[in-house]
Amino acid sequence: MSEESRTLNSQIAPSLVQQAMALIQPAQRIALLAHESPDGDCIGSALGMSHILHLVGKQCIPACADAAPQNLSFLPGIETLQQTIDDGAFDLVIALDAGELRRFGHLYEEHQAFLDNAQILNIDHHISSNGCGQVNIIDTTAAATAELIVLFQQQAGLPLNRDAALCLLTGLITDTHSFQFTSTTPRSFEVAALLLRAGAIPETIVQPIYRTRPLAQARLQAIILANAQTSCDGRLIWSQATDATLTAAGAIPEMDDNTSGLMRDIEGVQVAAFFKSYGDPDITRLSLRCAAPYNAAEICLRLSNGLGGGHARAAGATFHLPIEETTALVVAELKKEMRC
Ligand SMILES: [Mn+2]
Repeated sequence: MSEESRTLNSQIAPSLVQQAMALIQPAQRIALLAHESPDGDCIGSALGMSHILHLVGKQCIPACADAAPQNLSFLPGIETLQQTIDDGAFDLVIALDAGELRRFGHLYEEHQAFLDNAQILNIDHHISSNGCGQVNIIDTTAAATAELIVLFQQQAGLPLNRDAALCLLTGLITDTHSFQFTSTTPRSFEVAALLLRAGAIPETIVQPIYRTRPLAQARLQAIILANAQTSCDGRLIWSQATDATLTAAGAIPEMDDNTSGLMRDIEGVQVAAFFKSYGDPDITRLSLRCAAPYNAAEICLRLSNGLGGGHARAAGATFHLPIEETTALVVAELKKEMRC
């Protein structure tokens, strides 16, 4: 047996696995909480853990403050996801993919008294995690909470079926962007291999999440890219969308998701700016993507007089100006910033 596969079975401190099982064993009704604004990892983890615990006779209720994104509708058990919980109806809460109860949104706000006193098992991989349970399985080297759940399932000797494997592989694939992010480790692939052996088929996940999009969205992206302008020898790129653009594509506003990312990925681009104005022509939103040394959050905050922010690589801002004026203002500033 290779060293890696030997160690896959001993990644979590054995005492922690025991403490978690001591919470799970006597519990009959278990709530599995996914954080608000859900993603593939928190939903996949909640459903995956439900399938596992259902196999050992537990009644499981997965819950999330917000509805799951439409592209996760292929997940087995997604129809069991609740948007609320019954106070006192559970003898264990398993809080997934977040280390603070506040991250569970209105599930926490509306059931604070119950949750503040509930038995909680917390499983998470975020650096910011404090642990919100009596038992906290937190490993910031895990690429996904789903990866950690598989390690736990293995060490605790819990069963795994194909439905659980598909949900957990979804968590792993979405949090690593198909194993592209630097958070991906040899262990992530070992866990993925284990899930494939249990019957999960990657195609089932990758197709709805990364390949399929409505024709209207493809048309919208095509129009925005065709209208893009460049400057600074192609280091700066920008484009716009208005109600007229949406109409031309037959698209709806949320279909412009990640348009600035598409522009950022063009060869030679260091800064990509996407301007949009829908509904009110006097309000324009900017979505900015920057490569180092440019700081998207700092630029957005400064140009919008505080109506913006985000991360160094990706940020946004709102301007109370028409789209042409906003574009002229921001592009001039970006050119100054980029010295071209
Ligand atoms: Mn995650």
